[in-house]
Amino acid sequence: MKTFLILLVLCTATCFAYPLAGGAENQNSMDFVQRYLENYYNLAKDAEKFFRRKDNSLVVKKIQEMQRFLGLKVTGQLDSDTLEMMHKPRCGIPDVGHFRTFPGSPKWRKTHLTYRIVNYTLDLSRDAVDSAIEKALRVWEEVTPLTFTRIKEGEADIMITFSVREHGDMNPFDGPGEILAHAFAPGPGIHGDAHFDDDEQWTEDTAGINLFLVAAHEFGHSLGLHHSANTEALMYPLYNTFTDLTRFRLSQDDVEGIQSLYGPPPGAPVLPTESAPPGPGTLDMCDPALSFDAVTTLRGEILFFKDRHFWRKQLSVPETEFHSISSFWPSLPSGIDAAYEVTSRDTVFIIKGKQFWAVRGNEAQAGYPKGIHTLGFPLTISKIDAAISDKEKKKTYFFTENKYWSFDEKRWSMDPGFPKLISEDFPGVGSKVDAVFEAFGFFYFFSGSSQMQFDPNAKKVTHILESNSWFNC
Ligand SMILES: *[C@@H]1O[C@H](CO)[C@@H](O)[C@H](O)[C@H]1NC(C)=O
Ligand SMILES: [Ca+2]
Ligand SMILES: [Zn+2]
Ligand SMILES: [Zn+2]
Repeated sequence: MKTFLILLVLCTATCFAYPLAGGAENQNSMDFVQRYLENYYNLAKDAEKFFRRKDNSLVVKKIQEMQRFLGLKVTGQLDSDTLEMMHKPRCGIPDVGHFRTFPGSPKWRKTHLTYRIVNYTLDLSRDAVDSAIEKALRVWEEVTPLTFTRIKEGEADIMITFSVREHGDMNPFDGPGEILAHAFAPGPGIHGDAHFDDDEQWTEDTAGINLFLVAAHEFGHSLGLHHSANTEALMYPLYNTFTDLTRFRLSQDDVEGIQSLYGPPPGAPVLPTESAPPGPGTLDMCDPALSFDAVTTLRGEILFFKDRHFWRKQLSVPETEFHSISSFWPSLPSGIDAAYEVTSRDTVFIIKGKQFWAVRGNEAQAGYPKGIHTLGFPLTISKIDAAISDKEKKKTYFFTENKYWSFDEKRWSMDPGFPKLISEDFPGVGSKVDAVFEAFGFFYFFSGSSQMQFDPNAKKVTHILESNSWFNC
């Protein structure tokens, strides 16, 4: 089994003296940028330093990827905001391929877990360590069916140690600063364990490194959570030193992440959402009965929305990623009705009820939500089932019950003569469309668990598939 090691890295104060120009110092800072992109963004390690490369398009792409993940403005430039973020204390695991959980979603197959504080730092009293650890575990206990019992000898699921430098797992600590701690994803042996660097100054407050905050983040990994791109989340990769500890709480994103693995605590009130809350197993991408709320392309990828989550499919790789909507776009609602990409505007529009939102990459656009009647729908329309934008014809089609509307993207107005019956221009598609998107010149319509490949030129259905045929099940 592959071991997933999590490092929390704290930069020393000297990192902040950041020169932007000039000889050797500049080279040091470029080395730093290169190392950062190699470590966290999977930039190929290359003998040639990237600032000497003639073609820097790959580096620009990596910088954009980082900016997108960290919630920065996506410029592709090493602007001062970006450099400042890169110097913030952070967790050492890469941000690329960011699954909400680890690949393969390892989790504990039991709800009663044990932990053992094997040894202590001298920075704090034993009581202070015990209570920081207990409090950090309780953060997760409160939102899941998991319980934690402390044992004082023998092998616990979560073994907690303080050590310095080389400590027996081939991942030595590094003295004061930089790496703070690391933890292993669920499993036997060393898995689930959390190690803290005893060369840090551990404190109960935020004067040094706050043990409770680092432990709570690390235990998220011990339970199977990966990083989140949501800046509010405890599982965001940067260590937030400004957290007001008295007001500490998990973000909705952390709660959804951990509950996607373990479900809510027993007896938790069921939230009055229109769709069933995601419990363990209720969102199985290989379930033959799977249906979708909405499907859209986004910059060459395909996003399949369902309740609070979406699957993200790049056709070039076999894996399918799974994310919560809020981890990418905190301002978007769950349970959306329709989504479509207008490639000429590099924008995806998301519709729910009588409102719609606009996003570019993972940036929600200002000025939204807007009312769908601003697109020219009569006020009697209160729900759009599906939407697709035809980039050749520059038309967007909206499907509502057994009718569809055509919207002219160039004139930004509804075409006259609509709505028309779906059966008139999309024969064979049926009168209940859940979602639709375009790929390879075909329109793929979803209705319940089936999917129809429709050729818009021949105006006929050319294939009937299962709705999850894109997932390599
Ligand atoms: C704690 O235990 C670990 C693992 O056995 C060991 O590497 C480390 O040196 C110990 N630390 C202290 C402070 O005794
Ligand atoms: Ca360290
Ligand atoms: Zn982490
Ligand atoms: Zn270790």
